[in-house]
Amino acid sequence: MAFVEKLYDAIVDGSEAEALEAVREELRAGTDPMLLITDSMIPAMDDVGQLYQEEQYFVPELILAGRAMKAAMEPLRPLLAFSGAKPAGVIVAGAVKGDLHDIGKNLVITMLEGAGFKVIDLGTDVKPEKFVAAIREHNPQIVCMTALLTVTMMAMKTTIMAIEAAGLRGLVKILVGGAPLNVRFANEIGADGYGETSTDAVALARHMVVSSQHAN
Ligand code: B12
Repeated sequence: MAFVEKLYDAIVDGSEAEALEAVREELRAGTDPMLLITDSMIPAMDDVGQLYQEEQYFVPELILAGRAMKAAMEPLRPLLAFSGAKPAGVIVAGAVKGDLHDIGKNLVITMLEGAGFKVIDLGTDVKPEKFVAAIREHNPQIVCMTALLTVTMMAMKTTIMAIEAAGLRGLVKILVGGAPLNVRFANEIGADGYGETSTDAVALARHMVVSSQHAN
């Protein structure tokens, strides 16, 4: 555990400048970038969510915390990125229609890139037809979807149905994640995998690429 109080506080307080400064200080001191994310930044966002639930925080505080988290991620991204020549696989990723939460998705993408995958980030509020078009354009092995709201979870199912209707379902594995999901839901909507954390995303994506190579 490498808990960095200054970084944690900066995110909970929604201070972009302090979050950035804390990350830079830690990197200069040689702290492992991944530990900064797992031990200070994610716990800070979890506690921000808790404060929101307890009605001590409201939407403006969520926005500020989200911005501080994003700012703190910036110097970490290149350090986690993989510099190998051939990607481990191609992935299309996005937050589903109606969902604007992208912190978890960005973290998943950073981790996947760090593990050598080429990731095409479709952003947030991604409509089913945009996923379909991206599969046609980029020919990925995996499609990653995120949903943070119970009301947007069903957009994952409509996206899978659209991929099926386009005749592309057999070409891609579908990996889903996001706080309100679970394995049962993933199975019900016909996804190929569910991951609770960004670390799970990497393990599952590796497994999916290997199994799709065996199938060919
Ligand atoms: C920050 C935040 C916001 C920010 C988002 C900023 C941004 N750029 O993302 C803003 C202010 C915009 C926002 C808006 C809203 N939010 Co909000 N938000 C949050 C908050 C506090 C943190 C989310 C977060 O970033 N967590 C940190 C990341 C790292 O975690 P994560 O996303 O879960 O991702 C991890 C895993 O789930 C997993 N994962 C994620 N995606 C994937 C994908 C794959 C493939 C895999 C394998 C794994 C995986 O890996 C990640 C890392 O381990 C949560 C509370 C919480 N604690 O979750 C509420 C929360 C999600 N929001 C909530 C609500 C209600 C809203 C609003 C409706 C508020 C409003 N009244 O307007 C709007 C909706 C906007 C919209 N249409 O999407 C509710 C949702 C309730 C529900 N179950 O439906 C929550 C749970 C708060 C609460 N306790 O009530 N929000």
